[in-house]
Amino acid sequence: MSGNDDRYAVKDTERRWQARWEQEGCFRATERAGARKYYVLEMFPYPSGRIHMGHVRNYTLGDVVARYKRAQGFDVLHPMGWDAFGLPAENAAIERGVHPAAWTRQNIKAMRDQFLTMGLSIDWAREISTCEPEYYQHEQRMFLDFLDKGLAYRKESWVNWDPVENTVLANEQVIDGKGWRSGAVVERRKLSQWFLKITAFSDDLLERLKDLERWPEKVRTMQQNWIGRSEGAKVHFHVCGQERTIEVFTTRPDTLFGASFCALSPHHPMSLALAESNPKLAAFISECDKLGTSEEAIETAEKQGFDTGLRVHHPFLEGSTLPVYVANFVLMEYGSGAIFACPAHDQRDLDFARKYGLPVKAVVAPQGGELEPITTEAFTGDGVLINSGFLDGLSVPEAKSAAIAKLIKLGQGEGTVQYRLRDWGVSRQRYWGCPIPIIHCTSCGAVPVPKSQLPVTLPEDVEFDSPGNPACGKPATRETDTFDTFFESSWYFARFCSPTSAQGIDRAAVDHWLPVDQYIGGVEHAVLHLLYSRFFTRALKACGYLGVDEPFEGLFTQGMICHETYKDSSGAWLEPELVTKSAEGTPVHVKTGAPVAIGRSEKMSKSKRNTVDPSRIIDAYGADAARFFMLSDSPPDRDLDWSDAGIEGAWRYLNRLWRLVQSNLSVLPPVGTVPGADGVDILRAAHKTIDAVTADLEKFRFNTAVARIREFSNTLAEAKTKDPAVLRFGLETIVRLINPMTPHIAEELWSTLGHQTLLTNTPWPVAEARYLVDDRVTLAIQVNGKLRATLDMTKGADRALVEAQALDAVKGFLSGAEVRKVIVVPDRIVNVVIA
Ligand code: ANZ
Repeated sequence: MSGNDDRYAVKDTERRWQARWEQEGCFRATERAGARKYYVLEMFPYPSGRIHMGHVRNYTLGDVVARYKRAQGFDVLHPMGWDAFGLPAENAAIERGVHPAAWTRQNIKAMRDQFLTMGLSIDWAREISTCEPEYYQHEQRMFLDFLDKGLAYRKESWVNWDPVENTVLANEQVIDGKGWRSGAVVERRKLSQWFLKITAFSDDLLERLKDLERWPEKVRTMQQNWIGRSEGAKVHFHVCGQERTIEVFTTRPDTLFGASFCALSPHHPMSLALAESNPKLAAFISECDKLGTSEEAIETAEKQGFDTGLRVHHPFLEGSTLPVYVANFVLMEYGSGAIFACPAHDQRDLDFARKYGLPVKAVVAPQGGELEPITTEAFTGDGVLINSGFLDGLSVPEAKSAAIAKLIKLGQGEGTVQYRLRDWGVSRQRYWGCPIPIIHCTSCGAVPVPKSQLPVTLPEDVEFDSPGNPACGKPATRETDTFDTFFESSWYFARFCSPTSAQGIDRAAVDHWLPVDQYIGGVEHAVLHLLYSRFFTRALKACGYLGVDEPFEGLFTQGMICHETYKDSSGAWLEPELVTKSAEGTPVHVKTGAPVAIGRSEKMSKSKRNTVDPSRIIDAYGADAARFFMLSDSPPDRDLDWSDAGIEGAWRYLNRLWRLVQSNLSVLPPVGTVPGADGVDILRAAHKTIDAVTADLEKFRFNTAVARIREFSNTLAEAKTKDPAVLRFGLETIVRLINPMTPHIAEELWSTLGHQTLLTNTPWPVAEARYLVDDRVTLAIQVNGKLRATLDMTKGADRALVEAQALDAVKGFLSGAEVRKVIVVPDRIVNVVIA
């Protein structure tokens, strides 16, 4: 693809400029007096071994922003690091007998080399890797600080146990009752675990979502739902004939008159106490334990209950009592682990009531309408209270307040707020993670490792032939669990500000660089990583590490890269490289010539084999073409269909651009020649392109920016201007505008055009206002109100000139008649009135 004189020598060129940028330290983050800072960060990669197209898109998007902001004069921080702890390294160790550390470091090297071929404007001097003690020792200290501040604690709790990965999963990591990575059905187990008190910030995490104006709405909504704030009431139900009460949480105290039964979680202390003397209940509870602890698992399971035989008094209805069940759908971790049920107005309660023959009493009717008799569907809509004593006739919100007021008066309850959010369990029974800096002493229990003794490093000489924690069973008293790997990614953005500081986070550095101005990554992290990072920022602030309230001021979530899928006649998936076209144009196997079935375009994945290797593409077409195609075809937040035609189109365009410059070189005047008056149309088009592309880059409309640059280069290719200075200005404009997207060819052409300085260090072009206004207008020329001609004129032209030209334009329609009047509506209409 390179070597010919009329072809762009892509490989040499790209390598040469990468070396030059590196040599001149172009992308070292500077802190110049008076300059504004801009921190661009893409979610850092897991070192799996090779980069994939999703990485290419992610880092290209970030690089466009970084290079553009640099040209705008900002001090840009654009770092790269490795999220290097995690299970794949352990699995590789088990399968191949290599140490996770060696496997990880080797992958990092391979992926770094691949990234280097992309020409990213990264400050590589700040590279970090989370599996090195230089990194994780700091989070051990943070954890000890969190302990001091009551933001970390240990408790025995029911956990989600992934039987394949042999570890605990956070609730966020359980999807549809299955482990997020293994896909195994999650079990419940009781274990002593370390927790981070994310719930200490529930309200703040929720409230401040409103201020994150440069975050996608959908991500904010997902976080809001995850935090799940519910306003409601606590109600105390007295157990008949006993001193005890059952406390329930309800969001619908208005429906109390429709209460049919109460239900306890299988793990409610009262359930457990009753089970001790009731083997059937004990059996029922262990049956429930087979479900995971996740809400999804509980939501989807069939509703089951066990009648305890206990009854409770209704708080408002004298003499009325309700049965108490233990029910599998009541979570111990939410509210108080007990509910009252109103089957008429809650579907779950209705299903349960129908199954166990419990009463269904409607207490809310739709406003101004009749309530249909309730059979299999609960009425959950808004309305007016009925059958409810002192609440009758009130609206639902009014009735909620009135019910709470009454509960308070009777000493039977109060208003309260609940959150769905639970504390983050961070203990993992894995080797390849950050050791939890705790010692277990037989006499005093869990003791923090003194800060002076940090880091607690991983034992190097472990063996990986048995699953779980290799250190278990030894007489060691050190905590052998490691942190959830989301721990590392919760603060790495702060470490980049001072990547080698002995304090981990240097206060002056974070005060300067944080928050991240633009964060870019996949929407799959909408809840987990982004919420944990927001929590960490608050916890770190509480401990004095930093001063910002939010880590990421702007967030952009990119779409996925998709590709057609292929199957051979046996139904096996085929790699795109194995598919070609036959002489008849039908898809066939490259080697066998056997027919191939083309399937839908789907997200590139190893399982469907529809991936394209970035290195193969960069090798064949260069990094610029890959970057350019990534940016051209779809808006960056949408999915992008990778296609051969697309990458070839990008490649052809870049070659055309190269030839456009080469073919005009001999006529161009020296650098800096000021364009004359001839060719003002080209100047206008150039400035309009600068203006529009600038606006596009600000708004992440990279695909339209590409389209405008291509359009302007077509205009320039066809231009007939006689002023070569205009031509130079046009060519330089294209090269400067395309630079953030395809930096190598842009740098090459800049130098070809005679510039001695690097384009990378050249300021962003500024559109001149005088070229942006459209100064031509089309006037409608009427004779007695009828349109007879149009006139192309300068905007705001002299009235006498307009009149004269208008009369001339319609003289054929006047046939010698006397002109009574000429009415001019400036820049729009001229009406010639004749007798
Ligand atoms: C009575 C009632 C009547 C309810 C009605 C709903 C409708 P959100 O909105 O998610 O906060 N609930 C309370 N604690 C629970 C637990 N530990 N496990 C399972 N369910 C629990 O949901 C609050 C509602 O979910 C509460 O309001 C309670 O049922 C149930 F017509 O109380 B409700």
